[in-house]
Amino acid sequence: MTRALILGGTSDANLLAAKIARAGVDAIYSYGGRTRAPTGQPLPTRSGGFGGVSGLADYIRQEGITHVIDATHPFAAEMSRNAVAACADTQTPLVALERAPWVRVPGDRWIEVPDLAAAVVALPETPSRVFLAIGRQHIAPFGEKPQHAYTLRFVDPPEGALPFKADVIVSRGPFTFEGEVDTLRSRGIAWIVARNSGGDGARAKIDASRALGLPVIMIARPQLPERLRVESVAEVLAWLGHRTCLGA
Ligand code: 3Y8
Ligand code: NAP
Repeated sequence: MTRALILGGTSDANLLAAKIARAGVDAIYSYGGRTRAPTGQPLPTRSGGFGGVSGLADYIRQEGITHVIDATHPFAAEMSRNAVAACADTQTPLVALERAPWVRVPGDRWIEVPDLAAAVVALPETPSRVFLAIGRQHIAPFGEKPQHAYTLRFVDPPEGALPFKADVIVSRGPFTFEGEVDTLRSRGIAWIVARNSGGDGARAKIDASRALGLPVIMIARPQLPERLRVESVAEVLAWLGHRTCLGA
């Protein structure tokens, strides 16, 4: 009998949860517990870490999980690595629902960097106005360049002091092109720092930057271990349905 664990927390995972619920597949949706009031799901949910690889392996055994779907964000590298290891340990089928990265198109002014530290280096020395759209967990390194006027965007209001003076927008997305053009223009933003999340929920700022001719410091995705990857919810359902009908 199929019992699927969805490692969620993204818009793709939300689409998948809706389809799996409609298909009547027994499944549980897992949040990392990063936000205060996550979007509701049409499935039973759990929230918070499992306790590393062994914690996830124990959870899989105790809950009788038969399939794991990693629908986390491309930058949720630790969760994805743990899923590969725990599914190998417990011999549990694993598939990753992973959106394709954005690719540069004519008009894009991207400065592609391998990681967060390189993104800080890529910012100019002369004071400018910089939009950091990378979530609250990754802003501290920009304190090395306090000369800039930063605008930050978070899902939840910041708790406690920020590592440097900044304007904060509290919004969870997904975002619209018009809304992003307005945000960038009204705040006189001259530089955007983004992560190559892919998908539609975060891409509006990339399209707005192109329209406004603004440079984007684009942080590449972390390397992930080899695992079965699909890009659509339909492929995940086929993968589930395929094994289910084989009774494996
Ligand atoms: C808790 C689930 C939906 C899902 C929406 C997607 C699209 C909007 C755009 C910007 C970039 C960023 C951030 C972002 C987007 C979607 C999707 C996506 C980027 C929620 C969610 C959780 C999180 C966690 C949060 C991170 C942060 C990243 C903000 C729910 C809303 C920057 C990713 O403040 C914090 O601590 C935020 C932490 C992880 C990046 C980070 O690493 O700091 N997402 N985002 C998930 C959990 O607990 O398991 O609350 O309902 C999901 C979404 N965020 O409703 O359709 O799918 O990508 N989320 C990035 O770099 O792109 C915002 O501002 O332009
Ligand atoms: P991460 O750094 O890869 O994960 C760190 C630890 O958080 C994991 O080892 C695990 O703890 C726990 N965790 C993460 N996702 C989890 C999940 N879905 N269910 C249970 N535990 C989870 O992850 P992250 O980048 O902080 O992302 C956290 C969550 O936000 C993910 O669900 C992700 O899909 C969502 N999200 C992230 C981004 C982003 O840019 N990173 C964007 C949108 C949404 P244990 O080791 O204790 O099990």
